[in-house]
Amino acid sequence: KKNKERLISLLASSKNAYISGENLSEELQVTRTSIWKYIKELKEEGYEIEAIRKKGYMLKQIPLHLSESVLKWDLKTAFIGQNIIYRPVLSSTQDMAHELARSGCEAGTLVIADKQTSGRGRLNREWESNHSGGIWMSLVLRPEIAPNNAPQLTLLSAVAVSNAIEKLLAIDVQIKWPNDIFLHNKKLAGILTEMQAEVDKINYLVIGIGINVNQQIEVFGEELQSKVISLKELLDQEIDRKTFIHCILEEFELLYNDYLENGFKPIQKSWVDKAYKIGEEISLKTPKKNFKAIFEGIEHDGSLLVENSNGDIEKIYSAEIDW
Ligand code: BTX
Repeated sequence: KKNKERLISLLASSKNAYISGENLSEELQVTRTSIWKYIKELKEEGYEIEAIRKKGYMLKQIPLHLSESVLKWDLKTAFIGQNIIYRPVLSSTQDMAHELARSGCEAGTLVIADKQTSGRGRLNREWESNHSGGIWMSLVLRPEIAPNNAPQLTLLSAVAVSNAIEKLLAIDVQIKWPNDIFLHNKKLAGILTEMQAEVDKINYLVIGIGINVNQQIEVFGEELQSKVISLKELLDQEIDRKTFIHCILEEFELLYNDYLENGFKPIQKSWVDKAYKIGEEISLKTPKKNFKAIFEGIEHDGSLLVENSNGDIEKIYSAEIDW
């Protein structure tokens, strides 16, 4: 498997030029017959490789569908996503990520699926993802931070996804507290953080990211259709998911390293800059009361800051909000 990945890198590194079978077999230290076998397998996986006698091989096109080798190819991170597990169908990428994390997988491990038969949101809500075209992935992290700071990583993830969308597609999105990505008042993506921790130590975190990318709105249940949006729906074109995923992972790694080094402040600022309805009035429903307040920002621990009608600032950890 490693050989095949190296073969792809070699082919990819000589853009628009042929590499001879002889060179390839020397570089990889395998026989010409093995090279020929790998090439055949790659073609079956959807790589378009031109082979010309006496000249050699040239990579024309990498497949649009995802696979581990496609996802690994050209990923410019140090550890985020360097260990990738891809499956066409999973119950939920969260479940597999938890399993891997429990058995000691390295930090940065990414599980990704084309479809999920029981994708989930927070509080066991359903996440509709039993169709292809979206990005459904879960990232395992092992940060040395206090468990009560874990919500900061949900916010960091939302900033990473938003930044990637802005960089790649030049679209401005908004982040709806705490974990939704909104576009034209509709839900484009959701983030779910789950953790396994002791009182003062996080064993591991699994950050689930679900993004509507190439779906038509018709794939969603009727009730959701007016509330969700996909990038394809907006741009009227297919997005290359591999490039998009790489952009997210690279953005994530930058922010995560910054966070571990410099703390939450820089993330907090970026988050607030993108916050949905900041400075506007929202309606809140907490176990104690229902009230209207101005959305002012977020606290260091990820909680919501609002100014109530008496002019007092209140800190909200969880509430039903009518945006
Ligand atoms: P949430 O609880 O904030 O949002 C769930 C709500 O979002 C649902 O009740 C529904 O109203 C709406 N919804 C369901 N499916 C979609 C969809 N495809 N697009 C937009 N809105 C939808 C948000 O939870 C966190 C979601 C995380 C999903 C990822 S995907 C990879 C990983 N695996 C997994 O099972 N979950 C995570």
